[in-house]
Amino acid sequence: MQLVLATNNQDKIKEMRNLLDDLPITIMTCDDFLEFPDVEETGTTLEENSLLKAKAIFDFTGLPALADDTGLEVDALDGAPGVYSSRYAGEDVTYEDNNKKLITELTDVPQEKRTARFRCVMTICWDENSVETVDGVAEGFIAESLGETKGFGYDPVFYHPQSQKLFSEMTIDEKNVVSHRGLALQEVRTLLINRLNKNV
Ligand code: ITT
Repeated sequence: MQLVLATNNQDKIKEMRNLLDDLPITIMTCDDFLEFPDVEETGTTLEENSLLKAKAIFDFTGLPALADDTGLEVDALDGAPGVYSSRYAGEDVTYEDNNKKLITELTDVPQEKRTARFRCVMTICWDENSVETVDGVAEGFIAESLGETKGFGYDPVFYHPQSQKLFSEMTIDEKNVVSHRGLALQEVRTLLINRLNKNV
């Protein structure tokens, strides 16, 4: 079985590979194709965008495609940046720009009200007629300042209380045990294993 990761985000690719590489499938990424599309996220929900990306990459490659759409929902901001997480500080911004804006927006918000969650929706488009969707959620708090700058995206400002660490302070192995993406990927593994067993 071949599976294309329907993303242009190399940080996501590392985390996805980490939980899929041991399966007897060939994982392909944007690096294996010329002119891999950057699918425009025109949806208003994570589900819509995840489906858009999975279908577009299936159409482009003709192979089963796995998409990930992720958003950070901050309660004190009524769920923002949510589905717009990659563009929170504007178009073509860096992870740091987004993090700085978030910290600024939350100035004066006390610790107990800084609750937030990452939500990840993954869609596998198997063929023209068949898609499956799973999701994963990780609950935490937004830190008061930027922490360790490893990790990616909002990892340096997302504190995971059970682990007593920022996501940016975790290894990929550690993050995948508790993160939105890791939890969704566990379900993806089950879908893949079921498929593999059916094809035997
Ligand atoms: P693709 O659409 O090509 O997959 P993207 O970066 O545009 O890549 P999303 O729209 O799903 O992907 O991501 C929204 C943003 O949320 C992303 O750019 C990061 O800033 C952030 N993000 C996603 N997953 C994250 C994670 O595990 N930790 C921290 N930030 C994350």
